Amino acid sequence: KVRPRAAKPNEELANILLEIGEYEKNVNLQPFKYQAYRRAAQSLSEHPEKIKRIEDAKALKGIGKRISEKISEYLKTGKVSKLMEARKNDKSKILKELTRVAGVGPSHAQKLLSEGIKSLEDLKSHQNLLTHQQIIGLKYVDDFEQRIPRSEMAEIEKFLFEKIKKIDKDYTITLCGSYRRGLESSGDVDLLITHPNYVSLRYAEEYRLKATKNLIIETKKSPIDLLKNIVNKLSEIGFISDTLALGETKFMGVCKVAHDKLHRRIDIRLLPYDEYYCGVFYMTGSDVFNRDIRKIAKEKNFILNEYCLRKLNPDGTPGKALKVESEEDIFRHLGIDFIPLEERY
Ligand code: DCP
Ligand code: MG
Ligand code: MN
Repeated sequence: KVRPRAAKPNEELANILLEIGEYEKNVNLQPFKYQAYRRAAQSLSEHPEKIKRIEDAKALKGIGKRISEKISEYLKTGKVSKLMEARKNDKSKILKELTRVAGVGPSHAQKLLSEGIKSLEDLKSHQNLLTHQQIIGLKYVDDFEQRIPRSEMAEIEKFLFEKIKKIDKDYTITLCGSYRRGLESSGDVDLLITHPNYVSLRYAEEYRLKATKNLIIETKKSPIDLLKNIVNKLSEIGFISDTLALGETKFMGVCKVAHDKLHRRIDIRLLPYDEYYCGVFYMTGSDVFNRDIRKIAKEKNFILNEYCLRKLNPDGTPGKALKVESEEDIFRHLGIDFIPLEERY
């Protein structure tokens, strides 16, 4: 199901806040302020009516004192002086340019700047200052900035499904992230996989009875090839072009689904069979939605993370992981109504 396109009467204001947030992050190295601006921008962007009075803005989620001052100024004058300040800052332009490279964060960008790097051109001739991951980020900087249209995501999904099932039909795979939430475009590909032969220690006994052969229990010692086999195959057939990082349960890299398509960032995670749906729930997001739902869980004396859902004991320690065999199970345990994918902002 695709999310319906909504009218966004506060988009201009939301974009101003986002731009100030980026300035806080890149120039002032204030990631938490950035998060706050992003939250406020999200609230405004979703609000269906045009904000005309500061009281209306203050009533929205995520709008605190400092941000509401900026909104006040905008409502009165149509401008925000903090934004003017940000746009005038020369450093700001360079840092924005350098942080276009995936893997170059604000503080590394400032370090590069202090070593005289002022543009991507400069960087190309000073690759010794970059890590392997950043070199790949630089190589595909233009491609990575392009969102992936939903139609291409669907093509990637179909491709992956076919190729992975051909390796072993028992793999379960789910394309998560913004695509699963029904967005029209995505920033990257978030793929989760599991296999009935791979379980966490906590459910090992139960699954040992069900598994047909080769049960692998998650321990530090036994090497797990379930992800490596997929990555090798996808590289061999030219779908994966670069590897940023490959571990037993996590792959980060670059893929391209067809000749006329761009290079895309792809993350693949291998999860134990019994932890799959907590992982799917987490990786579906959004990150803001996840934070909200974890807060709700906590209020109800549960602790939810990407691996499991546990009830808290009276002394505050987590109890045994609850059995979760679908996303619905998570909502059921928490005692709240199922939230449809396209509503998980
Ligand atoms: N996630 C999270 N907290 C983070 C990062 C990620 O909860 N700090 C979860 C929720 C995200 C999911 O992981 O939805 C995937 O991360 P992405 O960064 O790929 O985010 P999206 O897929 O939602 O958006 P995009 O279209 O930009 O990839
Ligand atoms: Mg994503
Ligand atoms: Mn991702």
